[in-house]
Amino acid sequence: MKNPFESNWTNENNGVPLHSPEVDRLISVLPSKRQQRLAEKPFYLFMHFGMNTATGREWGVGNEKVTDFTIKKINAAQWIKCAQSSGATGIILTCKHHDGFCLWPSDYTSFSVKYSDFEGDIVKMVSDECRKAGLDFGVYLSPWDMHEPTYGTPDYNDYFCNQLTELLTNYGTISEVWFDGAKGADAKAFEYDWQRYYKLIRELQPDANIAVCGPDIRWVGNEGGKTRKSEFSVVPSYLKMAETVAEKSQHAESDAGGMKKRTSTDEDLGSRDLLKNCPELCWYPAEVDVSIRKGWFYSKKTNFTVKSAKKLFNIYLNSVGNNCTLLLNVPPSDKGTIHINDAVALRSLGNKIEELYSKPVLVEKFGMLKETDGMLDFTFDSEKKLKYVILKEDIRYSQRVEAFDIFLKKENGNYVHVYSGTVIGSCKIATLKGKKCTGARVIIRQSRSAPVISEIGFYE
Ligand code: FUL
Repeated sequence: MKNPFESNWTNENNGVPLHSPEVDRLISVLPSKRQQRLAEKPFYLFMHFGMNTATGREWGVGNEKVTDFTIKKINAAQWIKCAQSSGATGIILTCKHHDGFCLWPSDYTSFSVKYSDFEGDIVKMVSDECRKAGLDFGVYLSPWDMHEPTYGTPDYNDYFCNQLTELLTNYGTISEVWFDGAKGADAKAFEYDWQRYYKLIRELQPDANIAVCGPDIRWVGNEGGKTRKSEFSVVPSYLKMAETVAEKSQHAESDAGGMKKRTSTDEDLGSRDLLKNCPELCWYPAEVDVSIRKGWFYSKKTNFTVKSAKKLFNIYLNSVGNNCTLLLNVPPSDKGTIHINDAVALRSLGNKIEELYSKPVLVEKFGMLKETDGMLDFTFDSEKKLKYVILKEDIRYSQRVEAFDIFLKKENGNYVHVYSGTVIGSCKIATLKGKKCTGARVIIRQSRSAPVISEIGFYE
């Protein structure tokens, strides 16, 4: 039988080149500073709140009036408390959804909270509470606007930029701007001036990441919390265009409300085979957007569809633990608070995340591995029941690891193979379900040049 430890990146590298001009090209693709920061805070909440919360819809219909926004108060502090209890580090608020209703008193429309019975600026209330609690604050501004009369004319680009300017200047630091490509099938044909929007964001909030219809964060391709086996961050540059092209975007409300699985992109986005035919590459990490309950907006009818903490934790492991960020949607209700069912699920999720990191057996820091580091051996001080192995690459050196294996050392000195993985990236969590061992061996089988590992940790 073949020795399982014989082949690793230092000798065989799974038969693919360890060094070559092509490998150099791949590892020259690096994250920007803002993308590095994103990877350090990979879990944050989406909050869908607005006209639809009052009317009980998923998408507006275009003829809503300000008086339909019957919500009179919100408890933003409770929203933030719930977010904190889940371990999330930020919130992205739907400042304007497709119906066009603005949660802040925009100077450019009368279709906003200012003209409703609500007293105050919801964007300010939420961003102020975020700031107080040390959470990041991001904005969702729907490009598609069913209400605004200029929509469909070039003037709409001015309107949109004016609104962006308000949001990016009056509410402190903005961590992320979320651009949605969804557009109703009967919406007027219109080309958004994306480049102008991006330029404005870079000027006003240079640290903000622009997501989905934007250059910094890639939509994972579905709204069901699923990720690929290999979630690459180095991908073909043309993917940045994918969501801005109308055909790829959502055209019907049912696509969102029913959480229909959509795959706007293929399973393989970053293998060597695929990339070798792509002249331009970029760093474009995936974000998993998924709702805690059925639908994106609150409805009484969906109170019993709130996902269990176990399910949410699995989503966390498969997103944050699979080189993605997690944007978990928690929609506040028409009472202006987060419903108890969601609040309870968030707290239990937070407990599970805390537990995950609470019993480290051994956490070792590395750096660029040497040719003598084909096998990484770890010895524990006694027999342990391992639940997780968490591996992290130093993404300042791009993403290099393409395949690895984990073996556990049994008390009798034998090794058993327990895990095979592909991409590591900013974070890979391998789940081991309490396997007994006295040590471990990690073998990197395949890499793009020498792996640069920042950390490997073992947790009980
Ligand atoms: C979709 C929208 O149509 C949904 O209403 C929701 O905002 C989701 C996050 O994106 O494209």
